[in-house]
Amino acid sequence: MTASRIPPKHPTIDEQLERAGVSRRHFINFCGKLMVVAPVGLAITNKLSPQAVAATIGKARRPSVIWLEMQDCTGCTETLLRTSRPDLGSLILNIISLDYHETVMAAAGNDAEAALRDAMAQNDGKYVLVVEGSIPTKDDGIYLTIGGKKGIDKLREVADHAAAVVAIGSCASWGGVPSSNINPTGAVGVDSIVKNKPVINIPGCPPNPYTFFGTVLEYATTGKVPKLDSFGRPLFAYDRTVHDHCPRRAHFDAGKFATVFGDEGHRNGWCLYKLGCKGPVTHAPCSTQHFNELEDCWPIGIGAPCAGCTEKATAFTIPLFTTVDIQHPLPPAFYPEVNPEHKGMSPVATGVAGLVGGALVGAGVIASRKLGGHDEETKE
Ligand code: FSX
Ligand code: SF4
Ligand code: F3S
Repeated sequence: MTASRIPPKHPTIDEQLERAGVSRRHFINFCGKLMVVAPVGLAITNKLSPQAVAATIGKARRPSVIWLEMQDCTGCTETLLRTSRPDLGSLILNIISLDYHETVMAAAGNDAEAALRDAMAQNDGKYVLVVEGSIPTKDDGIYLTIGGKKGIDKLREVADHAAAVVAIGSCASWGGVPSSNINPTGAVGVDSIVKNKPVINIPGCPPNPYTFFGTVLEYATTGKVPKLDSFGRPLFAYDRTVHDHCPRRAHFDAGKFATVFGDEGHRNGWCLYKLGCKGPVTHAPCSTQHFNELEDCWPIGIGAPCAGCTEKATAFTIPLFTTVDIQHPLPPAFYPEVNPEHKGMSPVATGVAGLVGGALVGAGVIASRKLGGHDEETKE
């Protein structure tokens, strides 16, 4: 064997994809989807074409990822790997080096413990630690033990040797489902425990996998973490609300709402606001990049109201079918009309009419309304 055929120890993403026989077309397609989730805010997607994004990312070293499971349902892992196209699953596992992951690895027991020690030693100070699930703190953290060690202690130990920490999912971001009232295990998010390095929160139950990849690949390519909002979420994906780009938005603006599941409005794809949709107050990219590589595979796409799963103040706190206050009632001026009854009115006027029809007449639970203003702050 010639020297050039010996696989490099830490290959670039391009080298790994070539070695694994993954087609360039799949990689470029993946990069195009990254551009949809991160139209602005990432150096890696700030390019003119998916080919240019692929050329940039391809030069990066494949990042080593150690993935810990705490209190969760493994939905975050499922959404990442359970794609409707097996070739994408293989692409994903070649883009990142998933060196330890309890859910998908074959090892168990002492072998699993040894695998974690090896993965940490081989990439000491360089790996990205991804944590899925919340951390129980009540009663000295006894409600989760892994390999005889408390979850909270394991998290501290593995985080101490990581280059960066990503909290994937709402459970890891702030406690999520296990932290909902009455929070019997004292569940908290990663950033309540790990204080000695920045924690990037990628909430969602589950979150969009492209948000995760955008974050990790930005770090692998540039050595920098993306800009975060005041909740530690990458701005490139959480700078917009579900409502901003919802395919049903024109119905909202036109005042056309489903009011009962299965009614005419629901069957015709009208706005789900009156069924409790939290899209207007929920920051997430899911309306533009759906799940599992399937068109319309996301809550609103299948006729379910958005539950606000990326928002600590909403998810698992406000009941699913309760309507929320509208913070930003004025629609953009360029939305098309969909309701012939409104023909002749300007889009802005149509939107205001829609708002009045929807928010005032139909949604009596709306208590207050703040015109203008924006709640999000940013931190570097
Ligand atoms: Fe489940 Fe992940 Fe929700 Fe939590 O997702 S999809 S309960 S965010 O930790 O597995
Ligand atoms: Fe879409 Fe919900 Fe907004 Fe209606 S309220 S436009 S369904 S996000
Ligand atoms: Fe979550 Fe709402 Fe998207 S429930 S997956 S933020 S549509």
